[in-house]
Amino acid sequence: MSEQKKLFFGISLPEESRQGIIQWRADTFVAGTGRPVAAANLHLTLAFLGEIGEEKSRALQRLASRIRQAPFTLTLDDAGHWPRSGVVWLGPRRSPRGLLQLAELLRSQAARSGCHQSTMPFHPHVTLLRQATQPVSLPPRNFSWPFRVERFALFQSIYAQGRTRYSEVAAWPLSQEEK
Ligand code: 2AM
Repeated sequence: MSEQKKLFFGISLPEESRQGIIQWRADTFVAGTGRPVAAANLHLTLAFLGEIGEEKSRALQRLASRIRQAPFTLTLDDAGHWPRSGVVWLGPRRSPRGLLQLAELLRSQAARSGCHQSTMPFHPHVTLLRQATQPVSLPPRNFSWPFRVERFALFQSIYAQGRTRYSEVAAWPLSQEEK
């Protein structure tokens, strides 16, 4: 059996948004609220695949490469706390249709390939803090990070020396033009 890798499809944030968000996070949440996610790791997961082998990964990449969808604007203007998972997140108050369509397609392709998908509805989010298991006082909703989503990617989650980092395996443009 080939080596298994922990993979997921997702969207990375532009550098400018990441820098703005980490500054805002530092100004907004008291120290000790949780473990801040590194700026380079800020991303939005579209479909989590779990630990899979090379063959399945290649099959899912082939399917992903056939997706034809237009770019869309994603605005992160909502925040929340999930105490059970200890996650403080940013997300859109209104999800663009393109985001929901893309996630739905990738999740159903993953499920058909045997990657278990959560039965919970897709809740687009960017995890900001982890291990926040105590009550968190959430900021007023007076913030907004809009950015254009013009590509999505397959990422590998790599855990080494006590740190997780996400390495881009492959990426595809969002474009309605025929190729
Ligand atoms: P999280 O940020 O809410 O923890 C890489 O681990 C990415 O995949 C993270 O964005 C993580 O979401 C998500 N993820 C991890 N395990 C998952 C699971 N079982 N179902 C859905 N998403 C998961």
